Amino acid sequence: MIFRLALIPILATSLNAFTVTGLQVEHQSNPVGLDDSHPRFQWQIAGETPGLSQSAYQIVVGTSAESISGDSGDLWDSGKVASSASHVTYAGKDLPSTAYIFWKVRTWNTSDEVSPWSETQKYITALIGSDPTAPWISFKDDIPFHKEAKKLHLPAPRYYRKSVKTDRKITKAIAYASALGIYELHLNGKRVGDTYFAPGWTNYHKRAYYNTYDLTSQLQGNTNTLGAIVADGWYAGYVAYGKLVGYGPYKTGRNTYGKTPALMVQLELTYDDGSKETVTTDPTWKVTTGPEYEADFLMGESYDARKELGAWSTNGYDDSAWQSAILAKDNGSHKHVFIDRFSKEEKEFGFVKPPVLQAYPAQPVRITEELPSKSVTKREDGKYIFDLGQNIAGLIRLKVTGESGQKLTIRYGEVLHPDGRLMTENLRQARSTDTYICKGDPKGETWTPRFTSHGFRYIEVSGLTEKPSTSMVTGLVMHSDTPFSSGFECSDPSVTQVYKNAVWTQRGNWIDLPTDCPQRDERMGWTGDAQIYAASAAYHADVAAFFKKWLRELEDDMTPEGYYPSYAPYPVGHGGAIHGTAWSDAGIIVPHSIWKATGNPDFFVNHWPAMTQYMEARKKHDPELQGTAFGAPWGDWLNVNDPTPHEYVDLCYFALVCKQMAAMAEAQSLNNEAQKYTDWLETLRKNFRANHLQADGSIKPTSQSAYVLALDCGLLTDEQERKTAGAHLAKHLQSKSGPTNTGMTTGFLGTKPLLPVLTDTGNLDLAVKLIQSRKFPSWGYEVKNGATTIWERWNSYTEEHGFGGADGKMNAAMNSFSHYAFGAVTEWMMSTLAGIAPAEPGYSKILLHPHFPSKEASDETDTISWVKAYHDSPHGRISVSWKRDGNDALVYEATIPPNTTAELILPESSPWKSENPARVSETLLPGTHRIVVK
Ligand code: RAM
Repeated sequence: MIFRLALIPILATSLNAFTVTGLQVEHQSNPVGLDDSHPRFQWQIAGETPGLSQSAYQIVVGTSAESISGDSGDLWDSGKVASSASHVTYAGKDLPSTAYIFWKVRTWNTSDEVSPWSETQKYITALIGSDPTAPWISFKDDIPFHKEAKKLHLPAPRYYRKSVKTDRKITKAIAYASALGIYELHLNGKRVGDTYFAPGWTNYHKRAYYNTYDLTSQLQGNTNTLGAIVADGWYAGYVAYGKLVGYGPYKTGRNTYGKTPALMVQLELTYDDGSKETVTTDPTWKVTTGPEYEADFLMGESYDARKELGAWSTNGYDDSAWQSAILAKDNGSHKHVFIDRFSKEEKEFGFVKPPVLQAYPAQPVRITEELPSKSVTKREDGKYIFDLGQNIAGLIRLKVTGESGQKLTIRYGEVLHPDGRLMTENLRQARSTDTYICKGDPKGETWTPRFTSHGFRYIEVSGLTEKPSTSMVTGLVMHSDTPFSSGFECSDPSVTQVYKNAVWTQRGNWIDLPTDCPQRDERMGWTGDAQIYAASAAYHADVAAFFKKWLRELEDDMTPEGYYPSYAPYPVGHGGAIHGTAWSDAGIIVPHSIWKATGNPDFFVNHWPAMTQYMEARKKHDPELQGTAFGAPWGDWLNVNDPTPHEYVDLCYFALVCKQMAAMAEAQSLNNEAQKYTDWLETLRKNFRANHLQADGSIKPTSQSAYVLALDCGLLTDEQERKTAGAHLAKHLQSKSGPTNTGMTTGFLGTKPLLPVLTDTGNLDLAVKLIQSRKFPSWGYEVKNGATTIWERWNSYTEEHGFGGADGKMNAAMNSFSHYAFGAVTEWMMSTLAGIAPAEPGYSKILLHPHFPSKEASDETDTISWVKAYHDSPHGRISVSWKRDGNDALVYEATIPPNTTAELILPESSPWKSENPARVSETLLPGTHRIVVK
């Protein structure tokens, strides 16, 4: 029986007061530099009135705060629009480039009462409809092209400067800057902004981003000095496993895109008389090297503090010893053969201007948190190991007092060997070593590298003469600064920790693009990993702008046949083919997942031609629609000796993408296309039944993932057949389980939907048993063994064989302790255990369907008895909690934000009493609800 105890409005000063908050444009709050001509504006409504909903809105957009100070704007006034939509695509006058854009929104509730105007928002447009035209400059690069595959080549970054004189008062100064390489912009002695690794990793032969900076407040009078430091980055430095496998020009693994880094700065000045002037990079800029004598993303940075340049980006600095910069093209043509798995072609490594230059569309990489070292331990060899207590990606801040010339070598590791040594085998060819040479300042010196990144928990410092204190090393957590948007806790601390570990793994890998790992010589945008994790990622953080960016990279590196690649960007070709089942399918699955989470169809509308091209190419490869070996056979990657044939995995994933394409076509009212994909899906189902479903309801092939995928990808639809397949799967799991083993054998593809399909086929207790287990293999086994992030393999570490895998023979080199694919279980934790999911894309309708295990579900520990979770949806925070109250009652609470409704599904009577309680469903309105089921 359900008792609704209370509907609790938290007291507001005026019961009906409501406001407009959470305003975003193109999924960012007050972005600096948007080049969208028709950006999407969105907002939320806040207020305590139960049932609060929007009946109408008005948005005004203008070129100044004054222009929108009333009830209209000089660019756009939507007028009062009767609609519950809390987003709108810009439909005013042409947006000016390089302009401050002001906007605000008000809304009406269902009683036609109006809210106050929201706070005025201000964003900055970049160049709309045109590209920066500034010349690209470089230093005169006489260094011979690096040809020695075995030897590291790590050139110094270059410092550029230029003083700009003006004769009138500047009222606005907006700079656009980019590099082929990684750069930092400086002005008048200070770094500009807080972005790292700008302008990000793209296929520079197709596209590069520029960043936008508002320099107005950093200007000083009539002379201002611009500066920039440019390092190799992904453009010219070591990338991925190029060195390990021998790819790139001369098999060196570097110079993947080009030989010499280049810089572009375009400064748009507006004077107080309204006139404008553009200052750009050109050969009058000066260039030199500085204290960094090495700076590579994978290999690390080396810094000789004795060579610091002083106030190099200030007016009047003596740069007479610096060289003149040259036009990047004047370094000439460098044609060499590029070698990878699929090609051996001559390519141009001299300067080529990226054909497309766009404003960086997402939150940049920033330092988002600092972690002090928790301990420091001396090793026999005189080295010291600092422990942050948390595996992260990013950098450190070093604070040291040393003699002039004293050299400190800093290495990084995610884990330690049992004897306390730093474990670096899994870095493979990523040297990940920083070097600092002290200048000898008696007051101490502080240093942070900036053109490299490491994945680490432990920091080993050698070259110290006395024991340091923990304050010598601070961990700097760095990632694309996507706002975090969820929390999950439950009565089992191990499960709570799994959630935290998954979020930390996202933080460790969201570095400009979704990478597979942050430590070894890989760090690539593996598409399989990204599609598996996209929905989890969208629970954890607002990843909309982040994926807006990456989906472009994914499309840029499509093959001529129309296949999405196995990773994007696609610097070097590796594996059996460029594309592959379940990896290439990210081109469909990621837009679908982000649409569900955000409600924004642009994620597929903007990519629809490429997506349909991919589907046609997939079909052409498999005209009979029965699943074929499609590209690289990654398959159910890293399964535990229970492989699933490639063709079968392909059949399942083909079905999944057909289902999603049909839904996305329907959402655009493309009915014929929706029908086409539904027809394909039907044929795939028929072929599945004919070739894989046995008379007793079991499935051939017999791997666990074969069951999981058939159930998850939409091949088995009949309720009874699903139950039977679920029972076979459960039997399979149980038959493999034992006193020390959970019985789980699923890899990347099978693990993500494992707990969802178990739950869905009546095996919730087994799903809960698995998430709570501490046996091998499991998430809890990782936690029990000290994991603070999700491991790449179930056997990344075992109690019996350490880093040698389950049989002691594993290749410890391909072993990451921060790899998010197995962390995709958090999607189930949120959607199923806590029960928060979008019933309609973007959560305008919410599905609240929590699941309650029986008391006996876990045989290793107390079964989960309470859960608390929240998710910051596009409409605001959704929070839920449930707990067992004594033996009988279930107490459930949920708060849903204004302008939504929720469908709540709860058992009819106490879930702790009845085996299979009937489900009841009711609609909840915005507000807080407390419900007791007895
Ligand atoms: C590994 C990557 C990634 C996986 C591919 C197939 O090297 O780390 O996780 O998707 O291979």
